[in-house]
Amino acid sequence: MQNLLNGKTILIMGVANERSIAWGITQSLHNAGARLAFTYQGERVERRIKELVKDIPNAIVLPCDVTKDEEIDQVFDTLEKEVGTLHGLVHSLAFAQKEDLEGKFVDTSRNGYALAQDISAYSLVAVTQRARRLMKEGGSIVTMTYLGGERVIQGYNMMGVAKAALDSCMKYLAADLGPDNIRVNAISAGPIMTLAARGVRDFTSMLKVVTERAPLRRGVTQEEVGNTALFLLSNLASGITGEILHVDAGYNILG
Ligand code: 0WD
Repeated sequence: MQNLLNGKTILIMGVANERSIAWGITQSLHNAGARLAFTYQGERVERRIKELVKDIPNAIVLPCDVTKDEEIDQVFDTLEKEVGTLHGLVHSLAFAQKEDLEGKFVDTSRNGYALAQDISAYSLVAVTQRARRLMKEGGSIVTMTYLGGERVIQGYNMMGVAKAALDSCMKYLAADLGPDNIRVNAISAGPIMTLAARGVRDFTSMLKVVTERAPLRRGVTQEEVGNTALFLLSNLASGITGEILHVDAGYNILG
């Protein structure tokens, strides 16, 4: 897999710490020779990510809260100046208020609904809008989704509805950008213990059920998701767009 991404520049959005799925993706892309740029949200994450990327040569690290258009503009203006052409983008972020991940979905507030949709689904549209300008040689965009957007998974609540929107955004973006040779796909990962996962009330039982029932009888790792992202970002996946690729030890095939 070495050299698969030589000469490619890829932006990774959503590393919060070393357990983040985006950090697993970082390892795979770095090992394959990509030049990497990162965005982070908030000062708490800034220190951690700067520490994490210190062994990655020429890494560009920029702040970006995806609810703020001006911050997204700033990211792509800076990248245009510093690297000129972008070949890939990894969108690995989501948010829902804790109270909207507890209790029943029926009780979701208007504000909670809007915020989760804005950060978890619309942000893919917002960043793709700007990234396409830099993808002068074509490109590949990968977002992170979950089975809870395709069917009801207890406890996933508002985030499931946001993932359904994200999946749909991904497909409409793939249709719009295909003529420019920009591919847009999603990875549907099985449950992995991360900071975001801790917000999902029933997460530990979700993980247990998957380990017991999935065809492979185990969960998946950040590394497995990372290698799938590498595939989708590379020319090996040149015929694939608008796809949800499940990296979940086969769990999604069960009834
Ligand atoms: O089991 C899992 N962990 C799965 C995660 C299974 C399937 C899918 N996913 C998805 C998540 O829904 C998300 O889309 O993968 C993506 C990455 O999630 P992760 O790696 O599990 O979570 P984490 O390491 O917490 O990274 C998500 C980050 C945030 O971290 P915290 O925990 O500090 O909120 O998303 C970022 C933030 O860094 N984020 C934002 N970034 C920019 N602007 C914003 C924002 N407004 N809000 C959250």
